[in-house]
Amino acid sequence: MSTGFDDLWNDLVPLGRHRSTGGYRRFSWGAADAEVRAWFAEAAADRGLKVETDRNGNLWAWWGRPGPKAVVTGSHLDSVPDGGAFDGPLGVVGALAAVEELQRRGVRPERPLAVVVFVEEEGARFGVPCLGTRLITGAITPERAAGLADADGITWAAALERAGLDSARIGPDPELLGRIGVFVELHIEQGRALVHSGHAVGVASAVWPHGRWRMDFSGQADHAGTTRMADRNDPMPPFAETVLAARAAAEEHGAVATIGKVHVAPNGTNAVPSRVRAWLDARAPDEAALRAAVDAIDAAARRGSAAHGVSLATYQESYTPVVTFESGLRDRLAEIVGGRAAPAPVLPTGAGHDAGVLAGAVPAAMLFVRNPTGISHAPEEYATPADCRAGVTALTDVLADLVTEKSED
Ligand code: HGY
Ligand code: MN
Ligand code: MN
Repeated sequence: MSTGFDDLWNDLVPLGRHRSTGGYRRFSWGAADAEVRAWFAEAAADRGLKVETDRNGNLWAWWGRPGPKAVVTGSHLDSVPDGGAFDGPLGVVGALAAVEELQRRGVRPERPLAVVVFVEEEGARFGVPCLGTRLITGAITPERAAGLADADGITWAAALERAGLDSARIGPDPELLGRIGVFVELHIEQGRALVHSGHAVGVASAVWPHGRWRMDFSGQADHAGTTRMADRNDPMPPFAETVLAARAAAEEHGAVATIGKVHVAPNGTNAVPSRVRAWLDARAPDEAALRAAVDAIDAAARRGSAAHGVSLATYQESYTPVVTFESGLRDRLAEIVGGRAAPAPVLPTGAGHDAGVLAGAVPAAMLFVRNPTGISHAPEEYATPADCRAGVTALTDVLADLVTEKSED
């Protein structure tokens, strides 16, 4: 049995890493996902935790019988295409290492503790982020989730069935939600906010509002060589104008906007495209700024489409309102982590997280581990071993405080 953070980390790190890019391709219900889920189940069982799969495919490893007022920690193991090693796994490995440390310290929990791995946090394969927690909390209907399809047309329901789960059971899980007394997620910081703070670990104050919109620019396929420019209904120029408009709108409204995924049909060198399908990811510190930026981008897309005789259809694929973490829990963690005299820094994030989705239903908090470059969602994502260990110690101290808190009943 591997012991401690380093052994656990070294066991997990090779799984799902692409040998040429060094990035991770751990997509829900794929081969790499099956490997990391098996790794988790074994590592949890090695620490005396009882592993269960909930109706939505999330993995729960229980220390003590599953029950009310549980202290829950964990994160996700799925990645964006060619993502980094830390986004998600740091919270899962850190949670297992923290449980091991609690056991080493001889901590006797007054309430159940669970380590959880949520499914489809990135939405990289099925398009909706934090799908596992949105299903548990009812933030997405089981019908919509079941019908979400990947690029090959395989639905969430079909993928779940192939993984041996009953897709008819997916949906809200009030009984499971009722067991959660508090959820704490350890996660690499995905910006540079901690770099000059002098602290290896910070505490989340909020998650920015953010959403994903799909835009379909549909024109007329035609011959690249024989079709005069004036005769074209080419969807590419309005798409290109929209990309530039997204950048301008983000800068104007203090938002961030990204178009990182584009499908061109028929994707031929010598054919005017029939359709350009693009996804906008937009976020801002507040809902008004986000709305203003998205409206400006949408207006630019419509203007460009009309000018080129192209039709435009847009779909909001996901939207997450601003999340403000409960201040009492936030400040309690900041003191535990940094000490009463110099509490850990408190900071917002532009990244979405399962803790943010759960915060609407249960007390939730996040601990961030310093990211020296601020790079994330890329193979270069990194946190130093010392800072990772500081994160595990911080999580262990927080869990020790929470799990020994006498349960009223
Ligand atoms: O995209 C995000 O904000 C997160 O990494 N799921
Ligand atoms: Mn991520
Ligand atoms: Mn993440």
